[in-house]
Amino acid sequence: MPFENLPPSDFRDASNARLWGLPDGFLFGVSTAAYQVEGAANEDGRGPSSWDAFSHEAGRILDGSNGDVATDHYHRYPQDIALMKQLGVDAYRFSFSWSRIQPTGDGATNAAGLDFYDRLVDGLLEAGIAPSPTLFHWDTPLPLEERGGWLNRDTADRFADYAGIVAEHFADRVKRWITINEPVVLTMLGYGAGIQAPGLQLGFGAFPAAHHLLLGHGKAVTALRAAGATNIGIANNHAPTWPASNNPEDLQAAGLYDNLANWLFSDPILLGRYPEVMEPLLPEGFADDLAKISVPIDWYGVNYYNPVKVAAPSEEAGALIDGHELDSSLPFSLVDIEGYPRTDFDWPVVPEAFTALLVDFKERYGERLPPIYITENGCAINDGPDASGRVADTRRIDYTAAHLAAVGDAVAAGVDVRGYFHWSLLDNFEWAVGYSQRFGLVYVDYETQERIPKDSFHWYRDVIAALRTA
Ligand code: IFM
Repeated sequence: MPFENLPPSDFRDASNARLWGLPDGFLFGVSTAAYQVEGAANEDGRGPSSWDAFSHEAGRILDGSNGDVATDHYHRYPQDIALMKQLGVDAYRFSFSWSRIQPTGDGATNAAGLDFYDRLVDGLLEAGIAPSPTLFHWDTPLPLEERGGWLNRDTADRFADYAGIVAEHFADRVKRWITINEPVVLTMLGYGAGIQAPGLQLGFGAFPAAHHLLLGHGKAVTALRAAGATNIGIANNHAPTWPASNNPEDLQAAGLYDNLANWLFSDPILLGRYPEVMEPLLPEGFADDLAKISVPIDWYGVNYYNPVKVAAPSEEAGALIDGHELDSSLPFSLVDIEGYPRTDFDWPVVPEAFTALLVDFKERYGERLPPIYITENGCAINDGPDASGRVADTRRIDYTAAHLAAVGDAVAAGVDVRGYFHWSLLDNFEWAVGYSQRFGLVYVDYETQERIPKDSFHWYRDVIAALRTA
């Protein structure tokens, strides 16, 4: 399906990128995450993570797959660095696998794990690409998960220790750090709804995980700085929340969802307090941790994909998450957003909601908002190679152009956005839906691990080049 109501095809002309209003020096990058790309699950002393356990449980992953091999980035990283060099990106956002570095989540470090990331970091620096690692992208070391994972306050301390180890080792070469990826998703889908690892269905009982992830973030910032790291942020997912109607019930449900999915994860960091309505759900004594959670960061990372429409609870089947329905006992329901193009993952494509979100950030946080980086944005478009081997993923080009222009609109409205990391460099393991959704600028043939740069890859390269010479 064409993205018929996105701006017309002159958006596909990369030389027009300078019209989008992105500021001088704007940073371009690409993102991946360890469990989604590395593979080598049982090599060189890596310990198991919550995702190894979860993906190996029957029925958890749509196509029955797992990340054992993934895109074999562990072995093929030199080729992947060469692809990034071809793209001309300034930075590569990847994640360290905690259980590769500290196989049990505490105690001894695994030298072979650090060696892999040394090779990756040094290879990136040699290629002129800034390594921009995330310390934790959902793959909790299994022994820690078995002790309650992020429901257990102790995990926040273990995470801070691990942050210190990694910073001691890499702070000389890594000049941009991300603590945690999308704590909201791990809390809601991992501990709340059971759609992702660790697969618990605690509903609102998942709130301690949110608090401990935020505490882990704050403690990690402090540990990173103590070990000499600078330029530290977090990557938080934000889904602008649209009420299904102006009925008081829908407005109330949407307000609750908005606090839960958005402000619960940014207010404590940026304002040093939780949204009031969330407070009764938090662990006792939470307020004593707020100073640690709100330790200043150097920038704030926004991951944006789409808005969400929310109504009062309903018996009717609503919008699905990774093919799953939400628990009907929740005090809200999700409604399909109609009238917009959709990606192959069925996510609505609404670039103007991205601009509005960024402007909301400026208005909500004012002076307390540090510069923003877009740490993820992208779309699942499942086009494969045609008979000539070309992957003509025009819809990804349209999506990305429209979203970069949306960032430009936010900049024009006074939001300080400094860079954009496209999700993702490569097609990869998309969590509960396995390999069925392709987010990459580079196509991966999962049988052979052949990499085929898609049309969007060449386009992104041309956009970066056009802006460099503008
Ligand atoms: O693949 C994920 C990524 O791991 C976290 N953010 C959203 C992406 C697409 O679903």
